[in-house]
Amino acid sequence: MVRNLSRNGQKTLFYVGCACVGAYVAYRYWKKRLLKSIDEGFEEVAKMDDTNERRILLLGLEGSGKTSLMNQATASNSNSTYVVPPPPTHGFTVYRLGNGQYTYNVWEIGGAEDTKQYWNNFLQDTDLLVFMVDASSDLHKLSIAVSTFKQLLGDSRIDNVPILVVANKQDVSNALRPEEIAEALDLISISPSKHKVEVIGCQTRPLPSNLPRGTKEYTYHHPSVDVVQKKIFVMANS
Ligand SMILES: Nc1nc2c(ncn2[C@@H]2O[C@H](COP(=O)(O)OP(=O)(O)O)[C@@H](O)[C@H]2O)c(=O)[nH]1
Ligand SMILES: [Mg+2]
Repeated sequence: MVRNLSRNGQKTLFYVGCACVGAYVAYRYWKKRLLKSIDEGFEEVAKMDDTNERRILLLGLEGSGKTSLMNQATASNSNSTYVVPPPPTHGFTVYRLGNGQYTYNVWEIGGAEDTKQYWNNFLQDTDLLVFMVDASSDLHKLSIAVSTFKQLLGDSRIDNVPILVVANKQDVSNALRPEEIAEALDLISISPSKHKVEVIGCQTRPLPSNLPRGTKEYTYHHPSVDVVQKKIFVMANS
């Protein structure tokens, strides 16, 4: 009888053991399926990012008009409002523009002396470099813009990245024309095999004067901003 009981006990133990192993195998199989589907999900998102998103780096000395340009481009793109005067950019700001097919993430990195040293950290994986110049600046400031631009060109991480130079503040009477900015930056010396380079004029002022007194929120954009925006869309895909 005792012998019978222990045989039954062994049998039960055997069945429980089999059930446990079966359950474990089923659990491992389910877990593997789950992880695989998560991986596939990530791959899908990565693919979407690769094909539908473009990364644009917007650099230039402080005060050249980067925030003003992006405020007006965003207003034109999505009917949003912006405040004038624009607050100085500390660190960086990312603006999202879209044309239905692609999303363009424009990274404006502050151009003040203490922020410029961090530009290096943003050069990777760029589809387009937009370099903004205040075309109305004096010779001293222009020469700083030129040397800053040359220094950027020396960084191998932007090799083969197309460059759009924006000669801003064309509304100012003594502003240099886009061709003169191209000459100052010596764009002609840049090898076409290394960078595709274009220069374009732009202005975001004057603001409309017929708005109620004290208006601080604007939706206005100058027509040249649309032209710059279109150029950015085309060059970021070139
Ligand atoms: N006359 C003129 N002033 C501008 C233009 N764009 C920007 N500004 C002014 O330049 C100053 C700096 O502009 P901001 O957009 O902050 O430059 P950022 O430092 O490069 O972002 C502000 O006072 C703007 O009002 C422009 O096209 N024409
Ligand atoms: Mg700014």
